[in-house]
Amino acid sequence: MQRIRKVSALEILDSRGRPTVKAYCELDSGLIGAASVPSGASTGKAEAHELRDQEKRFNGMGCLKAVNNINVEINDALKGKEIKTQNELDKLLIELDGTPNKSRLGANALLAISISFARVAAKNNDQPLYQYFSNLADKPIKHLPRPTINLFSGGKHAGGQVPIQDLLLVPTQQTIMSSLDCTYRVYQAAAELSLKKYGTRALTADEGGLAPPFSSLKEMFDDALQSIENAGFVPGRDVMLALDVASSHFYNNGNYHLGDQVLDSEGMIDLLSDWVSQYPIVSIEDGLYEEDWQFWPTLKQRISSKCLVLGDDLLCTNPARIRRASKLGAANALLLKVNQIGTLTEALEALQLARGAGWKVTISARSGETEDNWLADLAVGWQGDQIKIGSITQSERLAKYNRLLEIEKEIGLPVINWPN
Ligand code: 2PG
Ligand code: MG
Repeated sequence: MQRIRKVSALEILDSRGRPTVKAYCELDSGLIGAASVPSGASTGKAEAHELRDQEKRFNGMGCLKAVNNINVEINDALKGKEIKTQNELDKLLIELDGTPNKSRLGANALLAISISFARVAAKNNDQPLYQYFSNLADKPIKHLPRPTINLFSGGKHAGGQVPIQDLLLVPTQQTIMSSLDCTYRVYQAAAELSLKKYGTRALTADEGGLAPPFSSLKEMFDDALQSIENAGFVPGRDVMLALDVASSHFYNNGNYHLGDQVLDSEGMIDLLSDWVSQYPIVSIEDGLYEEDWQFWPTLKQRISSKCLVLGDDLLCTNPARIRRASKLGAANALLLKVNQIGTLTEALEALQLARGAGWKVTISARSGETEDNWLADLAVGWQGDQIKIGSITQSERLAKYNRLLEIEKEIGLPVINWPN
């Protein structure tokens, strides 16, 4: 690998119109890698720290401090250095920051550099980015990840008209293109159904999903099944369902507040088990509050024969939390979001721990995204069982789906044979 000539950054806007960080890593040879980083809205408490300016511009959401940290301090530490591996780069960044949650330089600054380095290293090796990621994980590429795609949203992503954050479609088709075709048809059928029932096409959620004013959660499930049928598909055969319950965000003082229903942990587990037996659900993310450790193992015992017990806020892509969950038998799948931990190397450790525990892995975008598409390469290179990008509208989502289509054409492998 060549020496790094310089790293630099600027502030750009994400899909919610909020600032985020775009960074560049330039080698002595003149090769440049660029990357921009996403940002969550329903964040887990244990996530690495996203540095925001907390000043008047953009209501405190500015990223000029993080950008400045790259342009000055990180650049000073990296320029002129020959960094041989991703691991070496990420270690240096972590030590330079010096805090346990990356709050000094900002996880947004560190991740932008970690990924822009990956991009330029892949270019330097003359390999596609997914191949670079595959080499990092030391695993051959055998399949493409199965898309899990938002149909309906609620919670923090849609103003809370229902407490559940996302109901996702899991098409069982064998290619990315046929999965997207199936999703498109169901999405259109759902928009039409919404117009007929509620007088609105309901295009309002952060990740491009629909957010009709359902009167109950049952209505949300019924509309999903109806839309799948109206589009000519069979629920439970052509299309399965997944949920991101995001229950930390309606948990308060020992109880889960689902509209009028107030449930304790056991009541919540009963409700989730009922849904799994009534509907073709293959994955439930954050079914319980992120600190409800005592009840996660019960949830897993109750539903894991039919469905993944997927931890997002619970695990925060954090190796220590994954170890704890694996020891307790609290989950059987990891939602991997690189910006929850802040560098590729630490996210890779999370991936390997999850794999070592025999878990499935969903590689996920955030609700605030940019038009950057590295997530698609990551999901292929790290052999995610699923990829979660959001809905099939809005270009920050399509950038990743379209990259998956390019990769599909290039490598010609099928989508992983799950959950068929
Ligand atoms: C989630 C993500 C993506 P956010 O909860 O899984 O849907 O949302 O980025 O807001 O945390
Ligand atoms: Mg989630």
